[in-house]
Amino acid sequence: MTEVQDNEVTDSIESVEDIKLAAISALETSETSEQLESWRVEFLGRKGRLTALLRGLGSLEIEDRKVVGAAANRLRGELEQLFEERITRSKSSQAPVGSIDITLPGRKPAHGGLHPSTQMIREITQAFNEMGFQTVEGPEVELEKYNFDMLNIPADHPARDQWDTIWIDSETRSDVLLRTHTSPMQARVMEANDPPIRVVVPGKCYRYESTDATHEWHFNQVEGLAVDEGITFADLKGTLYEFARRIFGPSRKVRFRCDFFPFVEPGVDMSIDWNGRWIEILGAGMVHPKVLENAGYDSSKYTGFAFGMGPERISMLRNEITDIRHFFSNDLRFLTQF
Ligand code: FA5
Repeated sequence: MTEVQDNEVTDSIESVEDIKLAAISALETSETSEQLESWRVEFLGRKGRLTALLRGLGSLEIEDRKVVGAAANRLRGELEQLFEERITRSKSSQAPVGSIDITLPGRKPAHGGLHPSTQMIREITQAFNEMGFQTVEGPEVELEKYNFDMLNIPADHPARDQWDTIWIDSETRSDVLLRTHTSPMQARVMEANDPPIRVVVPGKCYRYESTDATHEWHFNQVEGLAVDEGITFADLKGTLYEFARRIFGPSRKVRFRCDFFPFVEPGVDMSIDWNGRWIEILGAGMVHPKVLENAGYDSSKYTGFAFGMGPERISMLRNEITDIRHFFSNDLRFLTQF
């Protein structure tokens, strides 16, 4: 090897080293996929710096060509490996496994709301709370004694047919049922307390009956009971008028008609005027003396009134809902309107 050729070999090998240093430092600063691709083209591409170096080896002696060529090919292998590692690193830093990609647009969480029945129940109970009634709750799985017997509806009384009952299957007793109305709470409250009493009782009721646009087999009621000395039918009417005024507005017409419930005497139902039609929303009356006596009250001293209304029916009127079955069909298109 001449001195000139020796220098050429040294120069070429230095070029391999130069390319290596330049390639490593450029690779470190390449972040985006565009930068990485242009790095690959510059250092490993068919017209890249390493290929150009290999093509220029023709002027060297065969032995020298082997030395420089081997160094250049080693470098190509190293650079290809570094490039693969860099790509893998860049992919994993863009989408780290198991962590949150903060660059994605956020998903708005869906907010729940109060069920329309619950909203109506709260509005009704609040109206009565403001008139001095306290809210209490009672069991949905009830005894025949409270649902019927203490309310002056003995087992052979035809009025039992008014409430088609869902009985609970039990090997030990046959007097357990799903309450058909909230009225059993009249008996429970009177049994546990002395007068004066003013309570409202919201809660679910169940009836073994087929459904239609105004009847569900399970629905809510709000019961009301007031017992004290000297309570009259005028108190019943005044309280329910005031209730109707608060829920339906001051100009709404209200109508009372005679009705029969075994636990009141006299009994009435109350309807409100809806676009020229009378719609019944509740049953009511003066607490029957027998019911007072069953609870241990002296019926010659105490009198009272009671009422039971359907919040779904009232919500239907207020919100122009044409079918009561929407309330419990779990259809979000209905529920999200409230
Ligand atoms: C009763 O359940 C009596 N316990 C009400 C009562 C209480 C009278 C205290 C006197 C004194 P009734 O079955 O009519 O009565 O129901 C009362 C109200 O509950 C109805 O006016 C209606 O608003 C609602 N309701 C009754 N049955 C259904 C049903 N199947 N689906 C939806 N709401 C109903």
